[in-house]
Amino acid sequence: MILRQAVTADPAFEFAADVRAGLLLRGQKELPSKYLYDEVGSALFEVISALPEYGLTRADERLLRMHAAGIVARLNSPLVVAELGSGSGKKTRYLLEALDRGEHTRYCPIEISHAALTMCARELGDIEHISIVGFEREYLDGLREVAAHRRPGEQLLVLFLGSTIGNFDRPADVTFLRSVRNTLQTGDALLLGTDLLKPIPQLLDAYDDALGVTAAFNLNLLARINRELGGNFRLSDFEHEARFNPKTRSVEMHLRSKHAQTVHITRAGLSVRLEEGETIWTESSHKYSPSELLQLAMAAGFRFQGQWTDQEWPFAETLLVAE
Ligand code: AVI
Repeated sequence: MILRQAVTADPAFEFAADVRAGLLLRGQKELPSKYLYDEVGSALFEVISALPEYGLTRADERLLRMHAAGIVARLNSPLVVAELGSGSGKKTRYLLEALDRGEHTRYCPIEISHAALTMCARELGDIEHISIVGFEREYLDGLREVAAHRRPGEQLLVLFLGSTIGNFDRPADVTFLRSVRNTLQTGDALLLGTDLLKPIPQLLDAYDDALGVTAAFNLNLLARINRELGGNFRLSDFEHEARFNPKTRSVEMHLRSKHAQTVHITRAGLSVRLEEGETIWTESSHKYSPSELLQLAMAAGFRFQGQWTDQEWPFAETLLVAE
């Protein structure tokens, strides 16, 4: 794999600033969900993906396995593929293998995690007609760079799988997709994986599993603040909570303070008071209806090209074309 790394601002400084801003909010305290994914958090997310209660990743993978040929048949060639947040790249294999159309295809995973890029190169490096160029970047920065290096006549396919779009608040999801659209040329494609609405008890189980892996994934955010920013959170003083917000049609993860307490975070220069029962909101996972997805796509400047849905775990892969 060829790797393009970015010169970034001090990540610990940015982390400290975001933690400070989120915990000093007057009303609902919050921490950005992107910080759930350090090495421990990413490993826990891999385990979540295998849990019986969390069908999302399996549905995504099943759809790609079953429909890769049908999806690829709707794309032009030559093609360059950019994936926003490739993770290990496991499920992308089905699409890349289906792209064996007698020519070489560049696959550009875009990830802020160096470990994920390495894993992805290891997982997909054996596919003969594919060359991998990894971008250690934020999504839009990486995509702009892929777009800037495209060759004349190449169609760009962007993969945004796993319902990561669901972790954006509405309407930040449209804003983000519009930024993706504005990086593309007319006729380029986006394959968007989204989790669909399903019965609330099923959703709550998916985000509060019996083994407590999702609870550990959530609590690890406090552990990470302790490790990286000199915090003194006692994990046993907090409990994981998953709740469905009907207004936003999302499952929210919170960390609930079991009693009144004050926490100090040295490298964020912060002391924060939490009341008994007060929560820190750490993530929202929005769930969509198929018609809402189309509105979202149109509002962002795409037109509908095809959709594949899973019956076992309602989930959709939607192929969109930039207008
Ligand atoms: C990565 N993302 C789509 C997952 C989700 O379902 O929102 C993260 C996750 N959070 C708790 N469980 C899984």
